[in-house]
Amino acid sequence: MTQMTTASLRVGVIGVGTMGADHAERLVRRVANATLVAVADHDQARASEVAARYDGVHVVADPLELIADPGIDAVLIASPGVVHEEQVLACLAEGKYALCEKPMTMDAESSLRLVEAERVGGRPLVQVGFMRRFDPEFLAMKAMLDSGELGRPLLVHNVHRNKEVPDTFRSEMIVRDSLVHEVDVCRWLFGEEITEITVLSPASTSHAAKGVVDPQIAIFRMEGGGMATTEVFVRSAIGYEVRCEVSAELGNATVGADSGVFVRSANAWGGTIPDDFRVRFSAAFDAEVQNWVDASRRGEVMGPTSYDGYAATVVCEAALQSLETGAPAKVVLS
Ligand code: ISE
Repeated sequence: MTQMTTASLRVGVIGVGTMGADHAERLVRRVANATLVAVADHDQARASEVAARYDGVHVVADPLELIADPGIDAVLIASPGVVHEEQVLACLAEGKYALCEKPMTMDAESSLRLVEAERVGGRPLVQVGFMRRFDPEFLAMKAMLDSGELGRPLLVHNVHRNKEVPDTFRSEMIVRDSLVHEVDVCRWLFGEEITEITVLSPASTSHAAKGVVDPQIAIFRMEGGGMATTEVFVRSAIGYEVRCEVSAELGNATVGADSGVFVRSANAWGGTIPDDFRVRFSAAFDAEVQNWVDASRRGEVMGPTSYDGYAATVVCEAALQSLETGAPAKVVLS
């Protein structure tokens, strides 16, 4: 597809679980210049249920058929990571813009295949769903760093807590699905690659599913010598908390210090903590998808690229190695 001439970008959503259904709702109600046309999901009943919420949205049984449909201009991929390679490759073959949720793929080789296929096609088409890059607070922090006002960043401290996750969310998913966000945030904030990662396993919460290491502590070494620490804790039992503090030569800045609403009720005072990421990052998700729609209509890709998806996959692979051994693991990018 070259530059759009139609008024509205006709979008298909693949995967309408928690995130995909949230994106479908956003495309219908909150994003301008986009029309949700079709959905696909391996769970047909779920696809039908989501499609039935909106006028004019139909279900396509086969995701590859949805991608090939000439009535669809662009595809939002929110299916599980294991099927992303096939689906993104199909979008590239059709010349369609794709917004692919993280993780882009499950291993470095397949991520690199996507980067290569996009390069060979000669036209950028892929945006990866690292939505923190669209969060107003993260954007303000990034702008401050880029302006030089804080001086050179030396350290980043991240906290990433979920209230709860299903039992199927294993130690490995804490790395691939959760820590991957901090991997991207640190690459983006420092403007450098991560060269080494160590993942440590403190005592697990008694709420953790059997055999799952939760919380985990990750330490990144950056190319320029800076470092980052991240606590990822997916059964914190509290709520969804994401904080990021940068310590730089001339000052520091924190994201997520006070993201809730201050309340007084029932003999208590304090802030509220959202239950999950859909609430905490709703503005970021809206901006991310609007950015993707606008860029696609202009015939461009903005935001995190397939290379960013690839680099994050490589760091996560090293993280998994370190999680197993407890030793630092080198990150080697092609
Ligand atoms: C989920 O997929 C996300 O992307 C959330 O931001 C993260 O906090 C959560 O742990 C993941 O499962």
